[in-house]
Amino acid sequence: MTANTNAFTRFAARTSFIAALALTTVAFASMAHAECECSKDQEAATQMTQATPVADIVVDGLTISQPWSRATAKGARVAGGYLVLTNKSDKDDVLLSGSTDISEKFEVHEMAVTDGVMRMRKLADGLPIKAGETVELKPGSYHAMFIDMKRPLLEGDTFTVDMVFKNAGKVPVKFTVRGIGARDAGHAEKHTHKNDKAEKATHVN
Ligand SMILES: [Cu+2]
Repeated sequence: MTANTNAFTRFAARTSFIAALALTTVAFASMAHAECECSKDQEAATQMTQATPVADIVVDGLTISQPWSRATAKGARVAGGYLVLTNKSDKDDVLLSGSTDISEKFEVHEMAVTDGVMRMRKLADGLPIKAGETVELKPGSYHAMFIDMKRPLLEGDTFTVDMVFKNAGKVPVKFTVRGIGARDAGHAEKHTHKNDKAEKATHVN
C-alpha cells in the first residue's frame, strides 16, 4: 500500500510522529468524553487521524506483520492485540512476554473450550512459533492481551509494544488501532476477565 520509501521516512521520524499523534488523540479523547459518550462522534472525528499500515518487521528470520488492536469503550480494562508471526529461521521461537505504556500488564492468551464455554487463557510458557511456521494472533484465537489499560484506544491511534521473543529478543512493534467493530477473522472475541465489567457490557459475540 504505502511505498517503501514512505515507510522508511515514517520509520525514521517514528518517535516524534508517535509523540505528536499521542498528544493529539489524548487531547481529543478528553474532549469527546467530556461532551458525550456516544461512539459515533468518536468514530467520525478519529477518522481524521487514521494511521497507514506499518511495514513488516524482520528480526533474525522472524517476520512480524499487521500488528493491530481495536478501539476501546470508555472505561474498558482490557484490549486485544493481533498480528501475524512468521518464523523463516531454522530455530523454533517463542513469544514470551511484552510491555507497553498503554497498559499495566501484557499477556499472551489462547482461546479454549472449558466446560462447554469458550474462554481465554494465559499461555504461561508463551506462544511457540516453530521454525518454518506462521502463527496468527487474531480475534477468537491466540491474541496479546493488554490488561489494566492506562488510557482508551482510539481508532487511528498507534502505540508501541516491546515484544520479547526467546530467539529474536526484544522487538519494538507499532500497533495500529482499528475501529471498535473491527474483526479481521469475521467475529469479535468475548472477554471474560473477572474484573472487567465494562468490557462485558460492550463486547459482542
Ligand atoms: Cu485475552
